[in-house]
Amino acid sequence: MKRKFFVGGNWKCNGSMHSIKELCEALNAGERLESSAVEVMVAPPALYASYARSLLRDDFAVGLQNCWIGKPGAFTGEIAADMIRDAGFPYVILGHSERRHIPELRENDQTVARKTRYAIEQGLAVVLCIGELLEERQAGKTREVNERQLNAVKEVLSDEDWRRVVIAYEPVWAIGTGQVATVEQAEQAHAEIRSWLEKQVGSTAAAETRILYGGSVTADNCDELAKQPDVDGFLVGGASLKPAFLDIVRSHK
Ligand code: G2H
Repeated sequence: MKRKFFVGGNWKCNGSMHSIKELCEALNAGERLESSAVEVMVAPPALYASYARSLLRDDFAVGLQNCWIGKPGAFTGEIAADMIRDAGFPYVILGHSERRHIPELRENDQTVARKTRYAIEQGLAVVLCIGELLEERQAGKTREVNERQLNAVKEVLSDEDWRRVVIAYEPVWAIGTGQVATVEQAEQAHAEIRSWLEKQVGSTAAAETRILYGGSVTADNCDELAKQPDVDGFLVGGASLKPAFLDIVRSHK
């Protein structure tokens, strides 16, 4: 089965009513997305998600960047997966390295795994981010770190649940730094992740799960990355805030 190319725009903690209106208008001005060939999701800051949804054409999906670990309740400031689903957003990004590593946030592997499980139970699809720090890559631990983060999620998901997971491999040293992974580095990590899926979840999951690359993706470097056999799309940060995001969407062609 051919994996449908997926491009996510992670707007992070950026934007205003004004800039989001401009960006949505620019995205709407592009050609309609071929639904059989590419899936596109943007994840605005939660406060602006409904606004972006109201502005964007229906061939763009809108998701959230994070959610609470479990059921709704007395958790001031949090947003539960139940609410994301109820409000009509099909996706949530979980385990982003900024949530794993920023000292004020510090989500560990088990937290990310529990969030993933709960979000899937509520009917959401999850863009699950994994990836190694620079010192882990330099110590030759890229595969080990990716597998440790995946193993924590495997502990709490059924094999069937993986159908609702899109994996985003985002080496932390490449995020927001302008230092994109080489095509060889990206393909090697993606192939290792696919081999982990084959061994730990099964051949269907290995064949069907999309593995995105994230980390300083731009309109200038996406085409070569998109040609790699195990790169099934991108999770884009900085470059998703500009109309050139559409060039990255087009890289599937
Ligand atoms: C990685 C990516 C988006 P950027 O965080 O998930 O951000 O493209 O700015 O490196």
